[in-house]
Amino acid sequence: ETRKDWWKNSVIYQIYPRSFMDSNGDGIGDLNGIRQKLDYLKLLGVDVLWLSPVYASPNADNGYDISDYRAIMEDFGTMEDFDAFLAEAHEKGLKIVMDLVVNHTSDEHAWFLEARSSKENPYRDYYIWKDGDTEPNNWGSVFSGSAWEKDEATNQWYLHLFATKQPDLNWENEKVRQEVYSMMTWWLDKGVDGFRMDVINLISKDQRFLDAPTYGGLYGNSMIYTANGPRVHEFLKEMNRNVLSKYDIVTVGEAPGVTVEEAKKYTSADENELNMVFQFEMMSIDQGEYGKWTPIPFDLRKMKQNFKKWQEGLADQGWNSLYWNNHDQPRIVSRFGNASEEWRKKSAKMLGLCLHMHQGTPYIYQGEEIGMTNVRFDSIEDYKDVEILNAYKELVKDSKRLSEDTFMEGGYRMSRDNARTPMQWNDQKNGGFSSGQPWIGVNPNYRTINAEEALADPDSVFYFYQKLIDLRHKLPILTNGVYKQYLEEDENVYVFSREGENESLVVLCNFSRSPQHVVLPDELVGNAQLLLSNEEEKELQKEMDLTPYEGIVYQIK
Ligand code: TEU
Ligand code: CA
Repeated sequence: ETRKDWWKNSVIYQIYPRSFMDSNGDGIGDLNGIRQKLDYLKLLGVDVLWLSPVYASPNADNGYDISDYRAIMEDFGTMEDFDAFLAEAHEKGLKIVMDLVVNHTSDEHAWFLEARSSKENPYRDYYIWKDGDTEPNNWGSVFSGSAWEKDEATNQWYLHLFATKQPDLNWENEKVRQEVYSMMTWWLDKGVDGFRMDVINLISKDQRFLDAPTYGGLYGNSMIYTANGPRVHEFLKEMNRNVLSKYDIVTVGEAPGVTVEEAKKYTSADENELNMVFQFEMMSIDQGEYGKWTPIPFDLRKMKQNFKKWQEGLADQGWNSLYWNNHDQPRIVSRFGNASEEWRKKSAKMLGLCLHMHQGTPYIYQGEEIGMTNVRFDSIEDYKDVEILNAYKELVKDSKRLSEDTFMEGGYRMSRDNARTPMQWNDQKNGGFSSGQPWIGVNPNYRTINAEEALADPDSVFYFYQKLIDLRHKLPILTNGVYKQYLEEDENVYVFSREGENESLVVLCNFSRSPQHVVLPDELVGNAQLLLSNEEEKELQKEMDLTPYEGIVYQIK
């Protein structure tokens, strides 16, 4: 008998295999490397490992461009390596979630090679083709330029919301859906424990292919026009009926442009679609005119409003995912904390405590648990990610909309490569990631920021995260407590509670570098026991003086 909804008090750890651990010295992380680190992950206390794609891929978008869904990428090993990895993870009580990328395939997938060969090919309608002398509409690709690519051979355009090497699948085609469901079944029958579904809310396109109100493209609004399309819930209910409902698994949909109202449909148990979604509103509170390339200082009140909206919005129906980081986002301690020598550890702990005290399933991204920071590469040549390379070409080289300096400042702060520098294991060569030449530069601060140092330091971010995960496992109020926010106008301090039948949690987080004095409402003050804090223990009182980046959670019974 399996625990119903076990994923509601699980903690999920995301691994970006390319950058996690290289076992064979080719400078690229691999499955056998992950196996070597299962005991480290067990020690941290996480329950589930989500692997970014490990399927065959030409790596135009580092595996998010799949050329064979039933084969393992050569860089990462063999199917035997995968099976051994899965078996060992299960032996250690770790569940494995795969990354399902079915909004698009690689242009090197057999289906697309067939489809592009002729208009009459039976696979032609697996993808989205349009006639026309010019682009069929004004949609822009997230990775710059138009979302349409002219295929000269058959004189038609095909749609790609992402790179030109990532043609969108045509979900209107019943055959495509059946192919996807059978592939998912194949992986679930191997014993995997669920899926993270890449941009799953983009799969249903309005078949009129109308122009978007404003040009799409890389300024962050390029996916809105296909988000939450006309048949997306129909498709997900069909997927649930055909596949998901047959297994005891966890599913999370990555949903750029999803609103709370839509999220209720995707994640309410009685809708029979998914367990939870990743929302992106929180990830845009520091984005300016040209999206992530022109970052602006974040306003804590906007962050607090977003937490409140989603916590209250999904309280009675649906379920939140809780994340600060992933392979597309910069490192949280550099983004919303303070990565200086003086404040890095303390602000990383405060951020961890803040996130993990909310209602939902917490996600930890590799390196977050040791307070890894953004990297500062000297020039655009050091960057590898198709997103920044294309954006640089469009914004700096071609259109000259942004100066090199302005763009590079945005890149330093927001590039996805910030999350993709190799995991820092120790202070040896390449941070212990590889004995070879890593595929991307290692952050030079690996000498002081690494897992070995963290494991030797009782006061490290690692052991603080270990305690947060332990609380998630032990305290039902963390899973079920009702969220309530206080001092909503305070620009520096975030105060919220989680209310239970006969107990409550009170959370205080100082997001600023200066001490803050707060006066708490009477209802929050009671005889409290301190559960966890990143500072010297102090009593919960009506008036509190919080030190810089202080995070505390009290339990009141
Ligand atoms: O990300 C989709 C997505 O929204 C990202 O493009 C992200 O919002 C953007 O990079 C932020 O600037 C998924 C995957 O997580 C991403 O790695 C892939 O590149 C993308 O889909 C295409 O598969
Ligand atoms: Ca390797």
